[in-house]
Amino acid sequence: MGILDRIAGRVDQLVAGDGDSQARARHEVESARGLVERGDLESAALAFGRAVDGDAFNPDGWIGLAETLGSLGRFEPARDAFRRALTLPLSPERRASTQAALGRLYAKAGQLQKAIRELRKAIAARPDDADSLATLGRALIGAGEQEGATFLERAGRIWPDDSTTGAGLLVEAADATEDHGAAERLLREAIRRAPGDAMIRTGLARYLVTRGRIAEALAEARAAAEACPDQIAPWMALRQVNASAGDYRAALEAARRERAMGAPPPFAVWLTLALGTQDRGAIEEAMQHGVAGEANFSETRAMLDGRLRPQDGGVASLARAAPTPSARRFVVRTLALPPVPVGNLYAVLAWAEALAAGQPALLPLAVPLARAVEALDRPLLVAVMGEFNVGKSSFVNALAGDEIAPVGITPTTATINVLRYGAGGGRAIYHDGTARELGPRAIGPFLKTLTDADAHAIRQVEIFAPVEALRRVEIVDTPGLNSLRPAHERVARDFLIEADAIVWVFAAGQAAKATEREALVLAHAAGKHVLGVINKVDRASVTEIDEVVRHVQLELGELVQGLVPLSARAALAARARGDVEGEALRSSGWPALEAALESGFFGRARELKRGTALAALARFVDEARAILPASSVLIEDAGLMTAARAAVDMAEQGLRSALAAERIDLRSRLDGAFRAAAFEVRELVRPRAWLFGEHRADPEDETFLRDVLDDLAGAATDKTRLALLAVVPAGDTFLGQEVPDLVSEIAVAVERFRAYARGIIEGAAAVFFRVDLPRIRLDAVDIHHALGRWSPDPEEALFRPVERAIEAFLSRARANLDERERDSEITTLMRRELLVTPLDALADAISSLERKAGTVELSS
Ligand SMILES: Nc1nc2c(ncn2[C@@H]2O[C@H](COP(=O)(O)OP(=O)(O)OP(=O)(O)O)[C@@H](O)[C@H]2O)c(=O)[nH]1
Ligand SMILES: [Mg+2]
Repeated sequence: MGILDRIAGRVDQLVAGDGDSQARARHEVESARGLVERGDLESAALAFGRAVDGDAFNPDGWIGLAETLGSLGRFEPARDAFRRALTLPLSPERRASTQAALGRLYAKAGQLQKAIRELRKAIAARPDDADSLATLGRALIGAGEQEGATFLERAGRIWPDDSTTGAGLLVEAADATEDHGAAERLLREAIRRAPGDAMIRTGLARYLVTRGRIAEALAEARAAAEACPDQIAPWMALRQVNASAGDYRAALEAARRERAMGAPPPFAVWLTLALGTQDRGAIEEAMQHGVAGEANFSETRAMLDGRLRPQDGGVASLARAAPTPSARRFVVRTLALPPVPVGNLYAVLAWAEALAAGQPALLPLAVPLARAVEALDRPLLVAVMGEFNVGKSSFVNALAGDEIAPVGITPTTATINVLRYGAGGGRAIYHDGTARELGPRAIGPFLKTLTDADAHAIRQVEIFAPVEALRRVEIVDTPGLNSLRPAHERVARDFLIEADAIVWVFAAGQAAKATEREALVLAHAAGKHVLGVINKVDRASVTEIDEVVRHVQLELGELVQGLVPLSARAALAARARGDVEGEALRSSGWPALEAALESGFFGRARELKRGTALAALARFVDEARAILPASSVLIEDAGLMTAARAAVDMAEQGLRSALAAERIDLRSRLDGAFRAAAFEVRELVRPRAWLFGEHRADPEDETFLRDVLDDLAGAATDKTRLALLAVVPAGDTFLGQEVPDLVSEIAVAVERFRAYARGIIEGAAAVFFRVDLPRIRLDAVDIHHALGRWSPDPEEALFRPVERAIEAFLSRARANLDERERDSEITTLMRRELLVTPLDALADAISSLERKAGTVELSS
């Protein structure tokens, strides 16, 4: 409202001619105030409106109208009414309070910059207006200005010492300030002013937690809870502070108080606290605060019911919810087996089998363990082994006293034939699990006519014979080794490990060959007891026999428990005749062999079977450890983490230093741009100096200046964009963060600043030619000075948003790393608790069983 309008208004009034309308207006104002008091704002607004219609120079009318409209939420008319009031002559006091009211109105409408401007004016006139100070403080904070905290503090101090409003303002100031010392001082002063206010004390407690001063925080939170036990805030704070202090029981206690007040914390919080206590009861209690389908709900149920398995993701997910390393270990350990049962071989085998079955990686190893458990209850298993055609089948037949196993010159035995006690007949068991029953007459022809393909499909053939010896021992006739039939060889070799003991058959003429040595070394390594039988001695003289025995003893003595010369053919013939102690049997070597078998094998059956089972366990430990990812993988993991952290630090350093440099460089480039523009302007206007002296400039002059400045500012800003983009991490993603997102945030900020600068330049060009130039000397310095004040500040539009984007980007990257690190901690924990530690315990149990070997009876 200019002076002319005012004069026009005055003229209108004079034309209307009367002080009557002024009096009427005063009257309307009075009645409007009455209506406001009665709460009838609509009518009050109408009455104020009539007042200003009657007398446009009545400040009470305008101010009353503005306030009433403001209360009614009609922002724009209220603002216009305030503005009208401010055009009128007002006392400094009145003017300030009106500016304050307008400022508050702007603040309420979210127009923070305008609010800040009005409130600053109001405060300049009335520095002790607590209300305006507070509103200005909040507006500044809303606009991201730290300075707001100072105004809030000033407002707080204006209130009397014992006022809770004043204390509240100090708390607000403490929340807003980034100066930690100041925050604490403000909070403590607020507590002094309002000692009974639980919110303030809890505010201090929370603040102290963020500073890592847990003990003090705890004391504050406790004091708050004690002072105001029926408010919920202190209990919440007490829960949070206790959780930060690692006292999860106390935190749960506080949570229970919150529940009692009708606002229990959510399930995720209960669960974390409960896991922190490592107490199943507390975890059950947490379950009451969750619902099916909620994160970790079913996993927790499964854990409590012992249904959690290492292979499902539930363990890792629960471990992630657990607040401490030891709580995470607690979660993982709910999956662990009970301690290894010490001293009981059956129990240890079953335990190892359960361990293997519970871990997907170890599952294949469960099968041999299951077989070992089953084998422990069977009679001693003696495998008859040797090169092909040495007389293994003949030996087996001699033992059975009957020609059961097929005997022949070519490689004859194609399957694993197990001789067991029984009425007769047999059974072929195939690899696919099926079996074929064979009658007493069928078994011989079946074995003799077996094709290679048939033999291949068979896992073993059981032959039942009513031989007393087979009650205590099962004899396995194996295909000959070194027979040039690899399939035969493979199945036979398995028995080097599966058998409890081995009878190794040599042929008298060709004993102790290199291939025999090789196989015997394997058997020895597997811990097998081996009895050497030198067969076919009927073909040799007594001295030759002695020589062969000496030779084999010399060559392979350390690999066999004994060497017995035998004629399997003669022994079978004698035993088939029913000869039990005749000369023929004695000279076949059979009685000596029987004695050796009795003392070496049959009499030590339990010890040998135990040895086989222990060997199976030891093999399981070795194989399981081999399957486990090597520990070097973990070290490499840790190395990668360190490298990733260093990469984030480096990226941060690069981004921050580029930003700091650009904060200076862009300003100086813009300054240079305005200097250059000033020079151009001088060149442009000097020839026409007189024109400007007369306040006239071409529109083209403005366009020219605008274009020059715009080009220069554009080029200056472009450099900033390039400088910032140059330090953005390479690649599409950086630790899980989309790099293009950061790039586009930078580009957007640059564009925003360009638009802002363009607006300013437009204004600058207009004002410069119309207002500044006519008043200044045509000198580059003065022109630059006049133009320079228009130089746009890149801080708000460009640097602040870019800084925020960079900080958010880096903090997300660090959060991602933290998460990865915790996940790798959990993986390591699971591996250690569920595999490495149990395997170590198992290895200990095995060696203690081995130490007790022979002194501890099998528990069956
Ligand atoms: N002279 C003599 N010949 C024997 C004796 N024992 C076995 N033989 C013969 O040696 C040959 C091979 O006998 P098997 O019992 O089939 O030998 P094997 O070791 O089972 O042979 P493969 O099953 O092919 O590995 C047959 O001709 C037997 O008659 C023995 O004590 N003295
Ligand atoms: Mg054979």
